[in-house]
Amino acid sequence: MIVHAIALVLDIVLFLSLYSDAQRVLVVWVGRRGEELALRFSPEEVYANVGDQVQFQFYPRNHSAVQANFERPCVPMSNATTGQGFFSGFRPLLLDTKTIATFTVNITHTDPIFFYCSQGRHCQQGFVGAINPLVHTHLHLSRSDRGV
Ligand SMILES: [Cu+2]
Repeated sequence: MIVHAIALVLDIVLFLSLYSDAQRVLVVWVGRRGEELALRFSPEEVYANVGDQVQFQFYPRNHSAVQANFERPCVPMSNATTGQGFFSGFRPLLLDTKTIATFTVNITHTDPIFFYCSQGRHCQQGFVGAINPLVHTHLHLSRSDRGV
Protein backbone atom coordinates (compact mmCIF):
# COMPACT_ATOMS: atom_id res chain seq x y z
CA MET A 1 0.00 0.00 0.00
CA ILE A 2 2.82 2.36 0.93
CA VAL A 3 4.65 1.39 -2.25
CA HIS A 4 1.54 2.22 -4.27
CA ALA A 5 1.22 5.56 -2.49
CA ILE A 6 4.87 6.41 -3.21
CA ALA A 7 4.44 5.37 -6.85
CA LEU A 8 1.37 7.60 -7.11
CA VAL A 9 3.26 10.55 -5.62
CA LEU A 10 6.14 9.97 -8.03
CA ASP A 11 3.67 9.84 -10.92
CA ILE A 12 2.19 13.16 -9.84
CA VAL A 13 5.64 14.76 -9.47
CA LEU A 14 6.63 13.47 -12.91
CA PHE A 15 3.38 14.72 -14.42
CA LEU A 16 3.81 18.16 -12.87
CA SER A 17 7.44 18.46 -14.01
CA LEU A 18 6.49 17.43 -17.55
CA TYR A 19 3.56 19.79 -17.49
CA SER A 20 5.64 22.75 -16.31
CA ASP A 21 8.27 22.00 -18.97
CA ALA A 22 5.62 21.78 -21.64
CA GLN A 23 4.81 25.46 -21.83
CA ARG A 24 7.58 28.04 -21.96
CA VAL A 25 7.63 31.76 -22.67
CA LEU A 26 10.66 32.54 -24.81
CA VAL A 27 11.51 36.24 -24.70
CA VAL A 28 12.92 38.08 -27.71
CA TRP A 29 14.08 41.65 -27.21
CA VAL A 30 13.24 43.99 -30.07
CA GLY A 31 15.72 46.83 -30.44
CA ARG A 32 18.11 45.82 -27.70
CA ARG A 33 21.24 43.70 -27.48
CA GLY A 34 22.90 43.30 -24.11
CA GLU A 35 22.79 46.66 -22.31
CA GLU A 36 22.58 48.69 -25.52
CA LEU A 37 19.74 49.70 -27.78
CA ALA A 38 20.43 48.18 -31.19
CA LEU A 39 18.71 47.51 -34.50
CA ARG A 40 18.56 43.83 -33.71
CA PHE A 41 16.42 41.09 -32.21
CA SER A 42 18.03 39.34 -29.27
CA PRO A 43 18.32 36.45 -29.51
CA GLU A 44 18.00 36.34 -33.27
CA GLU A 45 17.10 32.65 -33.28
CA VAL A 46 14.87 30.84 -30.81
CA TYR A 47 13.93 27.18 -30.69
CA ALA A 48 10.36 26.62 -29.54
CA ASN A 49 8.11 23.61 -29.05
CA VAL A 50 4.43 23.39 -29.84
CA GLY A 51 2.63 25.01 -26.92
CA ASP A 52 5.42 27.49 -26.17
CA GLN A 53 4.98 31.21 -26.54
CA VAL A 54 7.45 33.63 -28.07
CA GLN A 55 7.09 37.01 -26.40
CA PHE A 56 8.56 40.02 -28.19
CA GLN A 57 9.55 42.78 -25.74
CA PHE A 58 9.97 46.17 -27.41
CA TYR A 59 12.61 48.79 -26.70
CA PRO A 60 12.88 52.38 -27.97
CA ARG A 61 12.39 53.92 -30.18
CA ASN A 62 9.90 52.45 -32.64
CA HIS A 63 10.05 48.91 -33.92
CA SER A 64 7.79 46.08 -34.99
CA ALA A 65 7.85 42.34 -35.46
CA VAL A 66 6.44 41.11 -38.76
CA GLN A 67 6.32 37.58 -40.06
CA ALA A 68 7.98 37.01 -43.43
CA ASN A 69 8.80 34.19 -45.78
CA PHE A 70 12.42 33.04 -45.90
CA GLU A 71 12.68 33.91 -49.60
CA ARG A 72 11.50 37.50 -49.03
CA PRO A 73 12.82 38.39 -45.57
CA CYS A 74 11.71 42.05 -45.62
CA VAL A 75 8.21 41.54 -47.06
CA PRO A 76 5.22 40.83 -44.81
CA MET A 77 3.96 37.30 -45.26
CA SER A 78 0.37 38.55 -45.53
CA ASN A 79 1.37 40.41 -48.70
CA ALA A 80 3.25 37.44 -50.13
CA THR A 81 1.79 34.56 -52.06
CA THR A 82 0.92 32.26 -49.18
CA GLY A 83 -0.75 32.60 -45.85
CA GLN A 84 -1.21 35.22 -43.22
CA GLY A 85 1.58 36.26 -40.93
CA PHE A 86 1.73 38.02 -37.59
CA PHE A 87 2.27 41.77 -37.24
CA SER A 88 2.85 43.34 -33.84
CA GLY A 89 2.06 46.86 -35.02
CA PHE A 90 4.58 49.64 -34.47
CA ARG A 91 5.54 50.20 -30.84
CA PRO A 92 6.74 53.79 -30.35
CA LEU A 93 8.51 54.19 -27.01
CA LEU A 94 10.32 57.16 -25.50
CA LEU A 95 13.97 56.63 -24.62
CA ASP A 96 13.29 57.01 -20.88
CA THR A 97 10.12 54.93 -20.87
CA LYS A 98 9.48 52.39 -18.16
CA THR A 99 6.72 50.82 -20.23
CA ILE A 100 7.11 47.23 -21.33
CA ALA A 101 5.37 46.72 -24.66
CA THR A 102 4.96 43.09 -25.64
CA PHE A 103 3.56 40.98 -28.45
CA THR A 104 3.12 37.25 -28.02
CA VAL A 105 3.07 34.54 -30.66
CA ASN A 106 1.64 31.12 -29.77
CA ILE A 107 3.67 28.32 -31.31
CA THR A 108 1.35 25.81 -32.98
CA HIS A 109 3.91 24.02 -35.19
CA THR A 110 7.67 23.64 -35.40
CA ASP A 111 8.18 24.77 -39.00
CA PRO A 112 10.53 27.75 -39.35
CA ILE A 113 8.99 31.18 -38.75
CA PHE A 114 10.91 34.19 -40.02
CA PHE A 115 10.34 37.75 -38.87
CA TYR A 116 11.77 41.25 -39.22
CA CYS A 117 11.32 44.85 -38.13
CA SER A 118 9.38 46.85 -40.72
CA GLN A 119 10.48 50.28 -39.48
CA GLY A 120 12.33 52.32 -42.13
CA ARG A 121 15.15 50.23 -43.55
CA HIS A 122 15.81 48.33 -40.32
CA CYS A 123 15.24 44.98 -42.04
CA GLN A 124 17.66 45.80 -44.83
CA GLN A 125 20.15 46.67 -42.08
CA GLY A 126 19.84 43.13 -40.75
CA PHE A 127 17.03 43.52 -38.19
CA VAL A 128 15.74 39.97 -38.75
CA GLY A 129 15.17 36.83 -36.73
CA ALA A 130 13.73 33.33 -36.81
CA ILE A 131 11.90 30.76 -34.74
CA ASN A 132 13.04 27.18 -35.36
CA PRO A 133 15.27 27.87 -38.39
CA LEU A 134 16.37 24.66 -40.08
CA VAL A 135 19.74 26.05 -41.09
CA HIS A 136 21.61 27.66 -38.24
CA THR A 137 23.41 30.15 -40.47
CA HIS A 138 20.35 31.34 -42.40
CA LEU A 139 20.58 34.85 -40.94
CA HIS A 140 24.10 35.31 -42.19
CA LEU A 141 23.12 33.90 -45.58
CA SER A 142 20.07 36.14 -45.88
CA ARG A 143 22.16 39.14 -44.83
CA SER A 144 24.88 38.47 -47.37
CA ASP A 145 22.15 38.03 -50.02
CA ARG A 146 21.03 41.56 -49.29
CA GLY A 147 24.54 42.94 -49.04
CA VAL A 148 24.28 43.53 -45.28
CU1 LIG B 1 13.16 48.56 -36.03
